[in-house]
Amino acid sequence: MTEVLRSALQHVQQREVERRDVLRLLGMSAAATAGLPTLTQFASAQDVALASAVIAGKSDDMIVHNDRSGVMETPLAMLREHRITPKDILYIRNNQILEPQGRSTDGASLEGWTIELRGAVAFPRVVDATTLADLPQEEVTMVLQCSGNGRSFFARAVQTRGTQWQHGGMGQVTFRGPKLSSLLETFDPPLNPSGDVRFVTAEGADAPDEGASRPDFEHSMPMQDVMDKAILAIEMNGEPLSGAHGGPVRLVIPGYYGTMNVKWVHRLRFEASESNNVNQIPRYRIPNDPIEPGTPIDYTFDNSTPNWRQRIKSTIFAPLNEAQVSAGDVEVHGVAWNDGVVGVTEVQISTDDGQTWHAAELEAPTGGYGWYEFRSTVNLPAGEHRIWSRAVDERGNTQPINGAILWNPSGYEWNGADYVDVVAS
Ligand SMILES: Nc1nc2c(c(=O)[nH]1)N[C@H]1C(S)=C(S)[C@@H](COP(=O)(O)O)O[C@H]1N2
Ligand SMILES: [Mo]
Repeated sequence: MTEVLRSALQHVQQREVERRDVLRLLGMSAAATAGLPTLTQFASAQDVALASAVIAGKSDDMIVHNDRSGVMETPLAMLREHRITPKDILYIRNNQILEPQGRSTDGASLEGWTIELRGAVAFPRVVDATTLADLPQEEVTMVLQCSGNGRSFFARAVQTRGTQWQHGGMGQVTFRGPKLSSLLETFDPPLNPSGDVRFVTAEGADAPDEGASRPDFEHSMPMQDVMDKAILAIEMNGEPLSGAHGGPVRLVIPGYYGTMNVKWVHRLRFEASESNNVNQIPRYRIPNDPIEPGTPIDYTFDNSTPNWRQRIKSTIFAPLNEAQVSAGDVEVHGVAWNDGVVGVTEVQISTDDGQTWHAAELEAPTGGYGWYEFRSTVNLPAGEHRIWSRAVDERGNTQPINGAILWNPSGYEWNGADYVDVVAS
């Protein structure tokens, strides 16, 4: 069974989406499926492992998209229950083979873990991870979001390849650990990457998917942001960092997409150029200029940008899509966020498909990298309604009504204005 079909079926089981959405995800019309077994028959035959069988400690209510490497999504109804997403329901996205420590949400031990520093540094150094706990600690509450989160919505234009995430390829977590810059200062003399270093490349210790000759998982990020923001996280949500989420040590860069937060980090390279690893190019990039949905593109360093800083976005937590609500005043609640470089200033709500908008009440997170909570009341007469939300930040960045203007072949960085369809009676 294809990955998209499996995940669609799981969604049916989770009652997250209706039959017509499943057909849309599959790119089928109802007519095209005539004569095929019903979705319920498919669902009972589906053979995706439960979340806890893939990663011990994960909730079986999670939507498992891939049970081999471990890719799982948090249903929105669960995500919205917590201000800080607990580790048993936090989404998981692995690209490579799942190493033993990645198979559990237990905290991983720092004993025996090392991180190598090399590239344009005076000489390579190996850091014993246990020493990270002795450095000054930084704590950051931030949105961890896969750059593929919301990918399924590109199918409103042309379906894109990859896991058909809905809203739950994200969570809000608190990471803690020393800043990478403070580690560099501990050396005598301090380790100062030389002048032409423009990127830091972080390598994960997880084994490549198709044999040892294949490239590892690594990403390059601009040196300045890494020096200003990155921490070597050894704790998450007040506990030793879970093995499943990159423990014992993860490079965490607040405001950046999840993929740049390299798990199981065991090497950092200070270099003049971006890595040409497959995960840096052509994967995990989007075109600099809009392209027509459905068209391919040959990525170069010049015509595209990695999934670095998160685009401004909002997600409606309540009411849920397809909810039945009582006609009259209806509470709308959700979260908004951006890359944390400037503040989110407003979340706007529309019930007339964007002709008019009104501002919701907004509560800013501490630190600026977390979720802004928004609340509003809309008055809905009996009938069908679509409730929209879009966030605006200090730079005037906002979310497009037609999210497909950012269409790209791998469906990264969806940030279309969010909506839910409800029936008021
Ligand atoms: N070493 C390593 N780091 C990784 C990945 C990976 O496959 N290997 N996946 C990345 C991607 S695409 C995402 S979205 C996040 C997911 O983090 P999580 O599994 O802790 O939720 O980890 C990132 N870091
Ligand atoms: Mo991701």
